[in-house]
Amino acid sequence: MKLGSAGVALALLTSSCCIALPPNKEHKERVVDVKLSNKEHDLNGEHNADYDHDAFMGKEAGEFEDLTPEESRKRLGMIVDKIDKDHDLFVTEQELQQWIQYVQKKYVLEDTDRMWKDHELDGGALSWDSYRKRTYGYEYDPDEEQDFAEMVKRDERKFKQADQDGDGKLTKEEFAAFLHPEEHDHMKDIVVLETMEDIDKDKDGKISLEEYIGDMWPNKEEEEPEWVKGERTQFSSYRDTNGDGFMDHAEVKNWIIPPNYDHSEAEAKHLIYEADANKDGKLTKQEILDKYDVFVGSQATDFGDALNRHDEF
Ligand SMILES: [Ca+2]
Ligand SMILES: [Ca+2]
Ligand SMILES: [Ca+2]
Ligand SMILES: [Ca+2]
Repeated sequence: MKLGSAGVALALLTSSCCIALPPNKEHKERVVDVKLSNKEHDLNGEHNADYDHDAFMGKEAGEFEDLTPEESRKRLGMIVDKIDKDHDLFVTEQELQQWIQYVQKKYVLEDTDRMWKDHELDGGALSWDSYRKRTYGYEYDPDEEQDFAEMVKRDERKFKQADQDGDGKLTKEEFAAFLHPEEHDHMKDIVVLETMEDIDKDKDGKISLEEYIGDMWPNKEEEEPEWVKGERTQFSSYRDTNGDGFMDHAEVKNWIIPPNYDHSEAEAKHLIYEADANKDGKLTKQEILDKYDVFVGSQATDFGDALNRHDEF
């Protein structure tokens, strides 16, 4: 499965855990896992640690890089105390899942806040004109052919979809749906549509096998690696469910926004799998600290501005 800001889905279940994202290296981040991270989870079969770090810490993940090993362990330990809501000294899958959801929610709120402040409002709401000018420039003329005309059109379509009361302006709540459409049911079809438009090179409104593969693995000169062959099988076995040789809207939706799939649950299971040394299904603080690199960063830390850090948790 792939993850990304623009489109992605679950794909292979590996023995290592419940989630394995399809290897999507060298292609723009596609869809759905804005939820947890913009990083793709697996890169050509290599686990992408940054993905777990983002899911676990949000945008604070990077701050650990600047701490000394002692400081970062201490801070991680304090976070573990917070995650262990019932203070029984074990972090359960449920506690971990709730933490991941909290981190994600916090990220969305802060991101929306920051972007909201960056725009000029009209009567407390954001008009399309105001958004367009701030984002694409005050000189932009919608009637003139321009490089990013397609992007503007897409944004406008998404803006209208987010404008639930249809008054032509977005409230802050509506703006959150515009910025993070994958979080909102009424925006999901737009996410699917944008993904399809990206992949559907011949613009016939459906995704062929070659378009599907070409999106994940554009370098045609090289010999096709194993994971690409695996994706071909995925396409016919799981993606193209009605067997007509193409993915339509419903099939793409099923791929990038699988029903009954919860990213926070999958990530919690994955983190427990990675760190549960004695296999009792829950984590102690020691097990988490022993797998420091899985949760927040590599052991090799940069002493940079460590002295200026404060514990915020
Ligand atoms: Ca607990
Ligand atoms: Ca509105
Ligand atoms: Ca096509
Ligand atoms: Ca089909």
